[in-house]
Amino acid sequence: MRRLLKLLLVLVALVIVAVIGFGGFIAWSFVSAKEDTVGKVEFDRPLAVPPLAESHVDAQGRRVFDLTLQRGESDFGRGGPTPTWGINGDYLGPTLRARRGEKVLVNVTNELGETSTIHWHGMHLPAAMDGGPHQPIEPGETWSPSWRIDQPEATLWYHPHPHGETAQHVYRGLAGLFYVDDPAGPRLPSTYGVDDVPLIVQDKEFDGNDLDTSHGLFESTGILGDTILVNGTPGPYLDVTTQRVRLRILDASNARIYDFAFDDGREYDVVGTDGGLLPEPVPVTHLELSPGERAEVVVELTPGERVVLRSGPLTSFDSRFAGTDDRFDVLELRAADTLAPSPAVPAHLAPAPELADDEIAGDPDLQDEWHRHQRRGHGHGADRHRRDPGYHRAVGGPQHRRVAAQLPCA
Ligand SMILES: [Cu+2]
Repeated sequence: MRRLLKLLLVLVALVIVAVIGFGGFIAWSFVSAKEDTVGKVEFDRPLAVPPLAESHVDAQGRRVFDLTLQRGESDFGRGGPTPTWGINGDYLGPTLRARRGEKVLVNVTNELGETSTIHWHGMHLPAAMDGGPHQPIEPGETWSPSWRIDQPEATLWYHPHPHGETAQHVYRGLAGLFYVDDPAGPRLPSTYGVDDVPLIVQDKEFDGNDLDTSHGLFESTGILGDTILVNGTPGPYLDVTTQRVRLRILDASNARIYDFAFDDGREYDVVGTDGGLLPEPVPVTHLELSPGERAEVVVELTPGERVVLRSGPLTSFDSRFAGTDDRFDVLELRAADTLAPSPAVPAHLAPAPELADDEIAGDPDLQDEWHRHQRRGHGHGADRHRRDPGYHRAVGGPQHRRVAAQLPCA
């Protein structure tokens, strides 16, 4: 009887130890999951800038682009090549540009060896050209959507959207920018790669040289990584030669929400978001972006200075699953000793969206969007103190319908 009691006590003790151990492991995992690279990034590689896509105008007046989805390998500073996917290259894709009013035709050829799609994120177009999960491009096939560009000047992007595989295909490297230009638009820095520079920001997790596509314990909404790539470059710096530089930032990460700020806390102007240019520039010191979102900002520099673009932690919203406690060094801007003059940022950029408040009130989708933005502090990232609905319409934008954390898509 005593022996049985003893055995029972030992068993109880073992169970208690196991419970404490497991709890401790969970707590340890949670705490150690926090990433912080501030001050630890070397900034020893020049920022890669995606090439502009070549195009020609065909007999029917359509601007024609050719994109090939392919496999390749990339140097992410791992000591050896990382297998990646790319569009017309090893990683990411070229930047497409077309003017408002133009007709475009894009030939998308799939040489991945598995089914994918290409979706034009933010583009106003017919459903048959949208490239969602309903329009698979089988291996070896070419899909050729065509449409007329009919929307304001904006920074859009394209990426695969195959059913259940969107996040993986983007994570491996399939993403690119699509600029809608408007010759009648305001005078902003606009020399591609010089004073108008795209920043495709992604976080990656590695397993040796390979991209680690497995989820961590606290990453139920998608992969969170410990290494930031900008345009596929780890530890990037950008040589700036002009007084002002326009940065078109895309959060092309799977799950991570960023809060961009400079290391000296300087103010910069937000001039555009998902839906295009804002009615007027909005000065900020912080800017939040969640997966799929874009923002255009203009930063002023003084000759010879160096300033670091950083991210996080977020103050307006907290989610372990979106990595909001993490801090990263993202990009170093290196101003030349002499900077070419830039035009001042115009006080008026674009007409305000024509949406009355009662239109928002009467539309459950917009209302939902509006509440979500308020709850999450979205748009407050652009300016946390402004709460007038007109501002949020401009920053949140009616085009920005939905941001799913796992699918970087709206
Ligand atoms: Cu999308």
